[in-house]
Amino acid sequence: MDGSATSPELVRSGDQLAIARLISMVEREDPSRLAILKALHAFGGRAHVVGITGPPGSGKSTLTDKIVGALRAQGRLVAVLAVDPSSPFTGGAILGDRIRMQRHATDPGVFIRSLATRGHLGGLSRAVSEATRVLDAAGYDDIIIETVGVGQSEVDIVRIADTVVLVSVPGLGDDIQAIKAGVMEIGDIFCVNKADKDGAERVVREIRAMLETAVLNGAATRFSGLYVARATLGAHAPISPAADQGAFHHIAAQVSGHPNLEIPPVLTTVAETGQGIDDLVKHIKAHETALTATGYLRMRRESNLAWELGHAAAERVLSALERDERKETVGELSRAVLDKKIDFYDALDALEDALTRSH
Ligand SMILES: Nc1nc2c(ncn2[C@@H]2O[C@H](COP(=O)(O)OP(=O)(O)OP(=O)(O)O)[C@@H](O)[C@H]2O)c(=O)[nH]1
Ligand SMILES: [Mg+2]
Repeated sequence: MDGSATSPELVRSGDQLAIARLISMVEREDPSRLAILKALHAFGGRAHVVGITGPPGSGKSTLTDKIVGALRAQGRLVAVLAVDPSSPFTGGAILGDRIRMQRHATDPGVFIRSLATRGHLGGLSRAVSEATRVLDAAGYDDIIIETVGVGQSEVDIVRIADTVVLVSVPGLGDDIQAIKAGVMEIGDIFCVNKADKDGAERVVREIRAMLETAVLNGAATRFSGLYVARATLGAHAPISPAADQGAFHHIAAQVSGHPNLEIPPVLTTVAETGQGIDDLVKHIKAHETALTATGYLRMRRESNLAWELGHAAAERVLSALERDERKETVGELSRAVLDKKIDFYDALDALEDALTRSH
């Protein structure tokens, strides 16, 4: 496959074949993709990027399928990226994703694509960022990114998505542990799926309790950033439809002395039957509205870009070190350190000099 079957114009016109080809170029890090990505740059920034993340088998694809249906019913154009972090092993999972979203396959308003790379560490994360930009420029209103894994995921969805939905299920004892172990702070919306199974209410209570404790301890979460942004505006506009407020208002407000202090929504769904999906979609959209109204969307995107730029720069430096003449320099410096001719930090300075001179 070559690049000639895709172009910025074709991608912008929404030509799904051209979009798919460009994403394939992104996957294999084809250098000729860059000219197209640069030409598309001016047209991005409109889409709402939603990350759906959680443990394997928690129902992310089934949920995504239902969310796509709800968004399509509103006339929105929707793209789905199903990210496959461990390509040698997950043929089945991706196949499952395809089957679960099959009914949208013939809808021209939906684009579904799985994404994998065999590449280096960080390659998948970069591919997801680039593919998201492609879909954004192609005019999709919503881009849903499904990533497996809680905690140890290779793709840092928080750095890419505007809104992160963290999926849990009853019956996974260690899921709660994983959430406790620091993932909790990335959720904008918490979704306990498989609520038809025993123990869903208990999971909801545990997540709420954890979030309330975090809020009381003043822990910095993505949600608390949005909360502060809203408070700064003096806005008490609900993050969710008024009817849902009671479900997640922070009850411990009196104790903490922070009236109106909130925790993120903790919802229940049965993805298989569609139960709770409308509510979930309402919260996803309400989150986007709140992000936009407070200006927090821009802040979030700016800090995500700063992070991505830093990582891309570090990757460039690392690959520059892989070039033959650099390898020689690194080898010489290492030997000099080993032989006590110079110390480690002088070697580092010398290497930095050599690298800056090359640009
Ligand atoms: N009982 C019940 N089963 C569900 C529900 N939602 C999804 N499932 C089932 O759970 C299984 C896994 O669903 P998927 O949607 O593939 O889950 P996933 O999180 O995308 O899985 P991976 O992508 O492999 O991590 C399937 O058999 C679904 O039919 C639900 O609400 N209740
Ligand atoms: Mg899946």
